[in-house]
Amino acid sequence: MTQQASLRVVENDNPGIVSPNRLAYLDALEKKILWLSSWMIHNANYIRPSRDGLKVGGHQASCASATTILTALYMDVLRPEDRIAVKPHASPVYHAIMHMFGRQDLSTLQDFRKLGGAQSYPSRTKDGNDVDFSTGSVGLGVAETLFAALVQDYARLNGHMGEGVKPGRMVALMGDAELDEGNVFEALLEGWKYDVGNLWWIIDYNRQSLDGVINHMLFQKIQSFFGTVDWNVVTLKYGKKLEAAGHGPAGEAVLDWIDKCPNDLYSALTFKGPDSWRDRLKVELSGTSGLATFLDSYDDETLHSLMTNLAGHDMTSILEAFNSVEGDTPCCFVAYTIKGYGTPLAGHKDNHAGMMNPEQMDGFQRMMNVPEGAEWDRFAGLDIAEDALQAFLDDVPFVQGPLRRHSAPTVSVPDLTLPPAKKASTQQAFGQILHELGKGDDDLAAALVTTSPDVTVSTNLGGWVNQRGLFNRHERPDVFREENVASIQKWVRSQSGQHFELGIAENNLFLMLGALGLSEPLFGARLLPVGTLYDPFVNRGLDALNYACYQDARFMVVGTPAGVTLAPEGGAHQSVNTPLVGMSMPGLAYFEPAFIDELAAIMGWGFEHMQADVGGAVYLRLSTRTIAQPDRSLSPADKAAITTGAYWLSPPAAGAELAIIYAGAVAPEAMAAHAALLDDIPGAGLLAVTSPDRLHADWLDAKRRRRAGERAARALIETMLGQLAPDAVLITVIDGHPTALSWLGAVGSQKVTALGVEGFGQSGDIEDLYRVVGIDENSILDAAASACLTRLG
Ligand SMILES: Cc1ncc(C[n+]2csc(CCOP(=O)(O)OP(=O)(O)O)c2C)c(N)n1
Ligand SMILES: [Mg+2]
Repeated sequence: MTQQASLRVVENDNPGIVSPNRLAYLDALEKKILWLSSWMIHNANYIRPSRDGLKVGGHQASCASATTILTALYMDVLRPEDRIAVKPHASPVYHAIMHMFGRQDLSTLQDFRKLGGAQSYPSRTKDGNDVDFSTGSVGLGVAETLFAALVQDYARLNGHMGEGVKPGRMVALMGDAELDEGNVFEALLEGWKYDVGNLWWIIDYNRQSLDGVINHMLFQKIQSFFGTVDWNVVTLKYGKKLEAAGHGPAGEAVLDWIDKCPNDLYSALTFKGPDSWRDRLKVELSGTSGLATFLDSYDDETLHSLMTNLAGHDMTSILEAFNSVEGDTPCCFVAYTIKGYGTPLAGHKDNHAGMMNPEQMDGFQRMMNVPEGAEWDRFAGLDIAEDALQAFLDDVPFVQGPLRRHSAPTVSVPDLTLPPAKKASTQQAFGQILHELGKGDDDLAAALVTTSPDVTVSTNLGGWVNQRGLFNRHERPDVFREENVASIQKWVRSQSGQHFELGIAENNLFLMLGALGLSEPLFGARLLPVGTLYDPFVNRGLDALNYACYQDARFMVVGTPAGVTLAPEGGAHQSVNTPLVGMSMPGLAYFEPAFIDELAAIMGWGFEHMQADVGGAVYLRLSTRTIAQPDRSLSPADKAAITTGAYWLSPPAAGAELAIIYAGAVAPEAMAAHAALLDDIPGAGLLAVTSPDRLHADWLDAKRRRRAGERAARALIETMLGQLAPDAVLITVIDGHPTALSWLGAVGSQKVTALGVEGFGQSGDIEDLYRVVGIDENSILDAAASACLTRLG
């Protein structure tokens, strides 16, 4: 055992001060983590055989930039209840840390970026338990922590936190270029409105992005942005060595020179290494008193190490800053770092995807003191013995306690059927269902939480909000009400409110739904989030919607009104491609009901799907068009067909030559055209598609099962279309892009004519617009006639 091996792990009882003993352990672990993350990438690119010749990739410089900070966080600062989003390109550092904790097998590191191995960017769904937020699309993970902090407040104040689950801090370790993403600022503003707390954003301020070096004035801007929204900004600039040198001969001038040194010059000198500083300082600080004494007290190596001693690589500086935070004011740490620190890549502007070549790696391995053959060893080459390090690791606060991913009991979903109505719109019925739920006090109502980006009233959430109130940490009365100004909206804000009113930023809506939709695993809170927005603006928040689904967040999003059916509002508000978004987004079940009893069945199913182990999020594309409602009551089998995606509104005769197939608000046109055709084609069918998405998935699934040998597997749509003639004509119609239904022709190789919206819309009434885009009754009849003629040859 080396001398250090006998060192005892000392608990950090004064958080501001880091004992030298503890520091020795942390430094050793940092070294190992830097090594393992670099080696993991090297192994994947240079050692593991490649079958396809593709570059595997990985970001050694980006990892090195963040290694000290992440080591400090995971090995000292974080508690199990804290939640962290790790910048995407530091994924190997995360994996190395989890491996050191014994929470991730070596094989996953060896298989980094390989099927089944550690993921390129931290992934909640594939990397296991301790990835709190997936990252990859820069800016989103950062902002997600802010919304998670709001959700934690909500869960805490509304009594939803799981049993024994403690509230924690939401932390983002972010790249400085992530601040170029506008979504970060949208989130900051929303956070300010909600007085968000317990939130830390740590900026890995290496002043480099992918293509190069960032403007050196960025730092000032960061300070003012965050200051504007009342955050504390803590700058971590000089490490302890530089701080000390600042008090010595020429010290002030040297620090001042570093302050003023443009980012690109500092980076270039860093890359050039030990012999780059002396001559430069001699010239630039010529005449400074004490300069010669300063320079003489360092050889080139130690001068280099001093000049690059930024606080983001100084464990003591970092721990002092992190461990002395008091209170819950959101905190932005600007940690000065060097991209590639400690590796031959340090400071080079092209180092983002740069990788040490085998020769550089050899040198690095020698420098890291890792014996050949012991590259994967968790402790080899460190100055502290294995058992002492293991004892330290076992003691780390982050790994104490039970698993960090929680579960919560499910809530049962009652029958949501509304009283019969002669005419109604799906949007109105959606509001009514929530309103009815809001009046009661069952578990479902308690678990529901709604949110909308400034379209609460116009998407019919008003009734629900009147019942349940708006959420805010700080109570605020409805002033209009107190002043007796008549309004049907009651907008009382309180800690027990169940609606998050957001500003107009659809990206924030989806980030909020993402965070609310992770409340079970993050906080053990069973929340059933429902968000509303105008359907075309799904596209405005698409990356965040994708991100929420990527993380397997569970929510219901309601796009309403949708399509050209909202007519007079015009082209800017009419959605065209959203059915395809709904169909193609993994983890999102898209529905487009026409009638309100369908909607009730779908919402009931949706609330269960959001809670199921193998479930997901739900997207309802609704309409303000009021249409006549069928007089019927749905059997369980009807409801099952509706939630699988389709049912015969008018069943075909066996071997019928034609079926009209519609989805959503165009039901009246489809029904009218069908009725008109019955004279000529008596057995024609009328198929209601309630979910093009689920129907399509069911079809693909049946085909897959058949290929796997389950010969009897049959999709609902195969059975249905099988009732028609093998060469029957299918006319599909939807207020959205026609490809949402055109695939139906491939199910039984029947002839399909797909009607829908292919161009941007304009103002008008439904009659005119349906005619112009070709989804009115006549267009359906024309399509049917010409398809039948072709069929007859
Ligand atoms: C939305 C998005 N756009 C582009 C990229 C490609 N990309 C990956 S990293 C990066 C720059 C990262 O710079 P920074 O955030 O400063 O990270 P670091 O310097 O710490 O590696 C870019 C443009 C991405 N991952 N996500
Ligand atoms: Mg950067």
